[in-house]
Amino acid sequence: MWNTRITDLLKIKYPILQGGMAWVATHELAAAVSEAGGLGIIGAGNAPGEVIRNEIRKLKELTDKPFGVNIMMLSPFAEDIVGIVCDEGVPVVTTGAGSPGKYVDILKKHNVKIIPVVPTVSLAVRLEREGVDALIVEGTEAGGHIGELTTLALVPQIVDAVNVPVIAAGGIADGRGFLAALSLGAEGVQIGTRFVCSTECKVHNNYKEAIVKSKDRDAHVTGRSTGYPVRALKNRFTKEYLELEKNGASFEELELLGVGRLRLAVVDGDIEQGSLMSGQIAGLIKDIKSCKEIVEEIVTGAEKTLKSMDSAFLRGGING
Ligand code: TUI
Repeated sequence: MWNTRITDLLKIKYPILQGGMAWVATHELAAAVSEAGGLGIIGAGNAPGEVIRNEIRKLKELTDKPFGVNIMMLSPFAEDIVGIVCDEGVPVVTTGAGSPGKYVDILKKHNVKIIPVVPTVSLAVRLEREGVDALIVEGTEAGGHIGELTTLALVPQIVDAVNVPVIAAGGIADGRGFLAALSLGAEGVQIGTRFVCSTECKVHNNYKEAIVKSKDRDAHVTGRSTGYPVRALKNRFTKEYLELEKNGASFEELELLGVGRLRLAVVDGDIEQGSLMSGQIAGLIKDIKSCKEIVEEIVTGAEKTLKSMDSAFLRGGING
C-alpha cells in the first residue's frame, strides 16, 4: 500500500525515515526504527569517527535491516565519518547543515545511497545534478538547525524542480502529516521529534517529558542573527540567548553560550540550561511509545484518514 521509489531505493517496508539527530539518534533508536519497517539513522553530530564506527557495529548486532548514518557537515570529523561509512558498508547516508557535494563521488563508489537534507530549491537542483539518490526537503517547522521555508511551501516546489524522489521533513508526527506529505508529491517522510518520545530513545526522561508537556508555541528559534538558526523548546537557556541576541551580542559570544547545551539536555536531563531541540509539532505529541507502535500508528492513521476523506467526498463533500 505505501510502496514508493523510496521504499524500493532503501529496501524498507514503509517510507518513513527517522531524523539523524545529534546525540539523540543512537544505535538503539535507529535499530528500533529499522526493525519497525522504517529507516533508522544514527546521528553522527560532532562525534569522532571511532565513536560512530562503534555505534554502527552495535546497531548491526541489533538488526539486519537497512539503516543509515547522518553526517553533519559542520562537524570537524565529517570527512573521517565518510571514510568509516564506506568501510563499514553502511547502506545509506543522509547529510545536514551544509552541502555534501564533495563526498558524493566517494560515497557512490562504495555503493552508499546519498540523501542530503536541503532547505532550498537551488541546492536541491544542484545536488541532483551532482548525482544524489534522493532529497530530504526540510521545512522550518523542524527541530534543530533549520531553513526558512515551510514544508507546505517548499516540498511541492522541489518536487517540481527535480526528478529524484523527495522525502518531506518538518512538522510531521502522525498519519495525517504523512498523508499530507504524500499529497505534496513527496514519496516518504522523515520524522524526528515524535521518535524522541519513544521508549527506545536514550535521551533523559526529562527531555521526553518536556516534549509531551509542550504546547503549540513552545518551540522557539535562537541564533537567527548568527546565520545558524536552531529550534528548541523555550527555557531559561533560550530566553538568555534571545535576550543577548536582541542586545546585539557577537557571534563568538553566542557560539560560546551554545557550547555543550544539547549534551546537557540529552545526557543530564537539564531542562532549563540544556538545548531541548524540538520541532513545532511537539505540541501534538502526548505520549511515549515504542518505535513499532509509533510507525504503526502513522501508517494506520494515514489509512484511516484516507478512508474518511474518500467517504466524505463520495457523500458530496467533506461536510456533506
Ligand atoms: O542539520 C539539521 N539539523 C541539525 S544539525 C544540528 S547540530 C548544529 N547545532 C548548532 C548549529 C548548527 C548545527 C542540529 N540540528 N537539519 C538538516 C538541515 N540542513 N537543516 C538545514 C540544513 C541545511 C542548511 C544549509 C542544508 C544545507 C545547507 O546548505 C548551505 C550551502 O549551500 O552549503
